[in-house]
Amino acid sequence: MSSDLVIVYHRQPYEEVEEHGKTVFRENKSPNGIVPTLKSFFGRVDHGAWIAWKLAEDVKNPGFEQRIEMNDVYGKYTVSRLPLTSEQVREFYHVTSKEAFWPILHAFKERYNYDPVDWQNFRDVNRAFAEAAAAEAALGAVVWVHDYNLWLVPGYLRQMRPDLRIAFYHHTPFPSADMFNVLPWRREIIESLLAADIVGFHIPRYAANFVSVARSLLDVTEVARAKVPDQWINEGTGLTERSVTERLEHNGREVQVSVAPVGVDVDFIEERAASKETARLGADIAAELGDARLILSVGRTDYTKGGVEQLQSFERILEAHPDLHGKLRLMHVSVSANRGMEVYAAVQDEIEQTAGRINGRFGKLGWQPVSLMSNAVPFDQLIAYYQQAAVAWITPLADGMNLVCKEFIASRTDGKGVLVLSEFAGAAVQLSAAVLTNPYSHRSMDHAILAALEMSDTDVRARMEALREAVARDDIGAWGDWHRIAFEDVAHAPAPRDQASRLSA
Ligand code: GDG
Repeated sequence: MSSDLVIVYHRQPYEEVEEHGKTVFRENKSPNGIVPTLKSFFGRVDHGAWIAWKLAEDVKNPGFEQRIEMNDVYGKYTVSRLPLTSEQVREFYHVTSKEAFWPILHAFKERYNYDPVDWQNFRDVNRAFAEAAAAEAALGAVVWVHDYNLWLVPGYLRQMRPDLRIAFYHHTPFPSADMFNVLPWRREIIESLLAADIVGFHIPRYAANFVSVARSLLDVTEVARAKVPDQWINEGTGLTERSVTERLEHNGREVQVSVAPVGVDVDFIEERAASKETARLGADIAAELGDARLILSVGRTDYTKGGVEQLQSFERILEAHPDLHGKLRLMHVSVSANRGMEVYAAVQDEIEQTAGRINGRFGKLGWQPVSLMSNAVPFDQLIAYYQQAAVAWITPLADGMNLVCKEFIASRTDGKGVLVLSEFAGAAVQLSAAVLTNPYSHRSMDHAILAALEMSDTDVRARMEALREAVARDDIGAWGDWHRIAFEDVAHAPAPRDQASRLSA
């Protein structure tokens, strides 16, 4: 059965496990991601489809059903599993996407590794995703493609199926032309993105960067521009833009450049935060902390997340402030999502060495300044840590959005806790009540964490109230609603010029 909505996302929308010799599909253990929100779109259409890859030794004989039909609380949908060999996955995901694209997207030119890229393989894999999507899509269907590892999918799809409405969403930052144009495949990528009807980003700056890159490479015309809403103007971050292009024209077609920041499921987090289980876990943590105050840091093991720089700041603080010894505990959760990749193993080593050095230099019987967790913490436990933390210390060097800081805020139903946030996380644009810091500056980093620790109760509460308002306003539901409206618009859009300006509305 063909589908009115096709979601193209590299991961499958469930966990596939063996139980008593049978394969069963379970909801993802970590329910806090965007996958449930994406699946909720299937409830609004007659039939949906999800395209993802699945490892196979032989793609012609994968040894699993390529198409499976799901019927769950989200509705009826097909999951089309594209068989890829481990070599194809390594080349397209670990090499091209992670070694060449990822550093450029996050403005780390010096880490960009072009030499091992097999561009033809990247094209082939993207074309295979596009073919799988084209095979599922009904006439005029919406196809929603996610993230930079599928950059070429819109271009191929447009050639295969001119009738489709194509939307593309970036979860990462989008860099300026000086940075993006380091990629030798820049024109091919931008041409593909301009074949979509909607190209989406977390914040206005990334949209503005995309437009400047497009202008640098191709003839594009700005069709509509809008003022950025006041709640996304934050003087404390270098990521703020005041107005942004809403629509572009290229080759006689209009493309919507959209801004919709991903949020968290506030209701779900608040429900977990109020559970007996979380309260019990929280009491254990409080007992273990005793009189010490908890500083919490959570992020994937990745050089973009700034884990090493943060530990170095903690070391400087302990060196300069012996009065704080014994009074602080830093819990650093750093979980590797790409084990086996050299670059992440090196980051993990450096984190472990720095934490070990801090504990060796300052620790004493009964007080270990840093606790390092390299394995994923169950989500209820994570919420309990969020609730017990005096400070959440989230200081990526660059981050598309950062959902950890929003989860922390959603968990603080008690109105307490301070957020110290990097001004280079997309979330900083929305969270002006955080203590913002520049992770490239020692002085700014050290000052921010000390300011957070010294903040008065009144100030803590006032800031948390403002943060909670911002996170509730732009929650995951708002992100979903934004897209639902945008898809309806493009589905009925013979004349996109007549659309009302959404940003300025
Ligand atoms: C990309 C962009 C953008 C982490 N450790 C544990 C754990 N987590 C969960 C967090 C959070 C998620 O992982 C991380 O989300 P982020 O947004 O911080 O980061 P990325 O993985 O880099 O995601 C990012 C995002 O896409 C969405 O568009 O915000 O900028 O890079 O949900 O809670 N969860 C559990 N245990 C852990 O130890 N259960």
